[in-house]
Amino acid sequence: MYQDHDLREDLDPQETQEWLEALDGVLKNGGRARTAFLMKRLAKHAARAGTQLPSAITTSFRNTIEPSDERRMPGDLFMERKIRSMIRWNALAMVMRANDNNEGLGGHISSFSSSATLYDVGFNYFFRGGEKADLIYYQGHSSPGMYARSYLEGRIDETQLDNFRREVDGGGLSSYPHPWLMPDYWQFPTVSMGLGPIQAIYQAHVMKYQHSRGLVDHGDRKVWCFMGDGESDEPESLGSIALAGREGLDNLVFVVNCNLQRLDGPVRGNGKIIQELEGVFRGAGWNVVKVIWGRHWDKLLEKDKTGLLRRRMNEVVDGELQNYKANGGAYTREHFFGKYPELLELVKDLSDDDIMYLNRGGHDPYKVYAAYAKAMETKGRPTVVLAMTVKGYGLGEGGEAQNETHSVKKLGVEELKKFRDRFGVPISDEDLKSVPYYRPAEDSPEMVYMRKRREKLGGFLPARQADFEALKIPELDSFSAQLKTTGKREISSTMAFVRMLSSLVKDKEIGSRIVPIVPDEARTFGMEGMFRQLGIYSSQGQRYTPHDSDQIMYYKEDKQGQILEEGITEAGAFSAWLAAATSYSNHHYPMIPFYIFYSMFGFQRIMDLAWAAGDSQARGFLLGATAGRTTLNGEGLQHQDGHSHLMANMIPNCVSYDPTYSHELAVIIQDGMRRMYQDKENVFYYVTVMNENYAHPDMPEGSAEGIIKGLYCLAPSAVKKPKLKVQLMGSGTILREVEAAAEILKADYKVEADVWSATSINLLRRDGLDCERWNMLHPESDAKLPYVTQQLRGRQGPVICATDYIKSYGEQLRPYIESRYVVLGTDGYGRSDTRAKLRAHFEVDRNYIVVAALKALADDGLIALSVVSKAIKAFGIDTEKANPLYR
Ligand SMILES: Cc1ncc(C[n+]2csc(CCOP(=O)(O)OP(=O)(O)O)c2C)c(N)n1
Ligand SMILES: [Mg+2]
Repeated sequence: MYQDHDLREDLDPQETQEWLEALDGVLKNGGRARTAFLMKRLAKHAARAGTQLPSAITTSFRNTIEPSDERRMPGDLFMERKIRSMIRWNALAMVMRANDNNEGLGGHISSFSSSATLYDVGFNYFFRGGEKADLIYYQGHSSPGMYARSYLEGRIDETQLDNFRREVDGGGLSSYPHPWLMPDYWQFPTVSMGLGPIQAIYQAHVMKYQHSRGLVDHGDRKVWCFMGDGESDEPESLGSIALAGREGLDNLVFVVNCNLQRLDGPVRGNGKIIQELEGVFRGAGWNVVKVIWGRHWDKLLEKDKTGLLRRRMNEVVDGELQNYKANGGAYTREHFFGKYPELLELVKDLSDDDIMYLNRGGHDPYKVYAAYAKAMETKGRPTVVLAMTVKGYGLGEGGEAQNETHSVKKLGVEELKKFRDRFGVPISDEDLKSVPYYRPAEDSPEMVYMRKRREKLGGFLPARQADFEALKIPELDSFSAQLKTTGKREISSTMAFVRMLSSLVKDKEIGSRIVPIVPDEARTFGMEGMFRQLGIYSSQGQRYTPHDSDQIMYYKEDKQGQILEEGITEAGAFSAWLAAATSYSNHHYPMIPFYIFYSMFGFQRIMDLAWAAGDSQARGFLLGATAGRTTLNGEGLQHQDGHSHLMANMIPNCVSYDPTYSHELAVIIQDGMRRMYQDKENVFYYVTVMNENYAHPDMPEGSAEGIIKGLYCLAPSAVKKPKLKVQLMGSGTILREVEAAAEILKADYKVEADVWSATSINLLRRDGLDCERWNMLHPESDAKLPYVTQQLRGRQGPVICATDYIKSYGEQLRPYIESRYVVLGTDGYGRSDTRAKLRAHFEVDRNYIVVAALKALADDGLIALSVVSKAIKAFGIDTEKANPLYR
């Protein structure tokens, strides 16, 4: 942090004074620009002579905008204060009443109390509604303030307010912004700290991408992100700000509510969060606007000829700043101004109350307006407004600036009275006890004023539009290349996917809506051919000749590029996917994003964002590549994924598949596009693809339904009524081990097998759970039979299931399989080796599948146990080998 300690040691004050006076002369005659020029020249000159200058990227602890440069707020300050007071009151009443009526369902007051002005100035002058609305990421736990405003606007009624946090029976208001629960209102889930800021950055980025590609004209639409100062400690909050600076996202405005407190206490008791954030954002190329002091300080600053007040402002740490508001005017006089006698003199005419009401910038509509206006004018850079506020503003002794204020849920009657009086809410002492809501008559000047402001800005906010124009999705036969065998040619399912993607981008109806997204892994997945074909989006185009420009697949960056190459940031790439995947709603322009990544760096890395994607009703495809614990030879423990499917299945509207063959992939992707974009189902897809090369068969006739439902018989045994038979099931690359096991069983053990491809054990499980539940609730009706049970019922022999995922994945089917069921899987840490070695290590190769099948037959009393022992011996399996789960 910048500190001016070294300025105190002045060896020659007279000389200093001469220089300062000279500079004053320049300021007076030449103006600020000339002064800045001279200073830069001087700095350069001094640096050349070897003088070490402080490399400060922070400025003094002052407002960025000088009072004389402030754009003046045009509206009626007093009217707006009245409206804001009503909003404050109703937000407080809602939380208090909800807490009285329920069993402690909670709610927050203090955060919104600190940010009411920051939002109000936005709602009155800046946030545009309607078709081309600005996109606002509200701080999650400030939601009471948004509901209170909507109530005044007549969009929410008192019953709804009373049902705050009562979401189960419908009609209640969701605790925080959740589009899943209030699909016509909230757009962005933000309450998990850090997710709002990163989503907002990539939203602004994807909007520039859409605009640049000529897909959507965004005009000067803005993305506003409101966040807490405590929230800035989340890596997601600041982790992508360099992208915003680099890409010049001038459609993005961050407003950091610097109330100096988080949940437990001060954000930076011993330092200054505003200064720290200034440095970080400035370093990332942002326009930083500090709104620290309210206009009542301006008069004092004007009188501060010696600069002592400014020095005091710089010295004081956040813990002390919090104290001033917690302890009041007399304390502030003694501890802030009292440090220097000259400062005490400066405030001698102010009463303690006057000192208490020296307001902070974030509570001063004029200062906030000036800051937002500056953000609107700024071109080529994103803006961050760092606004100093007071947490629990207005709660007085009930919580203002106190460490426990975050959790305050109600005020006592005396405190309530003070709150009412401070904000002038017309409620009598008598009525006060029931904490009633307050809404003036429809034709009152306040209501008329409020509606007019919103009309002028295009309509009410927050608002989400869920519907969109359906897309025409190509029929399955347009992927005929993927449905046919590859013959002897061996390709990976990743390659099959890339081929499909290449044909999709050429589709006349939907081609331009396809968004391939990669986090610096395109070459890993064999997608580099698309670089030249589609171009990589860059707002700057390509300002250099790529070294490989003479090659067919050169690295082409382009303003109209279709690929989003986000670099090594899974959270960023996912956020870009999320912005594209919700474009149908936020921009009324459906896009079909395909984000392909190392499956291990998928859900495991960004699960909370994926959860938010579900909440947001995202539509699109996530491709977990190099999936499975043994298909990636080499790499090892941190790379080999044996559980992403279980994580995918935790998200209710995520539909997941583990296909093996090209035709399966084609059926799944075509059906997914149909469901999401034609039939408008609220789902998104997770599909795993592998990098192991093998030949792909023709699509078996009539298999589409089974592929979609999660299971179909890929290769039924040709022998009718054999003596011994098993049902072998597998998915991903392990299905091929299953197929090989079927051949060994037939050739060496005279056991026939039906081979099943389980494209989605997750979907089979969900269907099973759904049937069980229905059957429990309808005890006397005909029982519903899960799809997997229907498929396997009456089939001869035990069922063996082998996948490249931990056993819990296959285990999900146990309740629905009526015969003996044995599951093989890859429990334990991965490690680097060849595929064959790994599959033997994890006991999922063809030999183990044969052993498992024989053991199941023996347990069913159909063959002797000694047959199993012989097989174990024949395969050379070490029976005393350590369990891979523990190795
Ligand atoms: C990821 C995550 N961790 C923790 C929380 C719990 N939480 C809710 S609000 C809060 C404090 C927020 O402080 P700040 O960001 O400064 O916001 P303020 O309320 O002060 O405006 C915490 C820790 C959360 N919502 N999300
Ligand atoms: Mg805070």
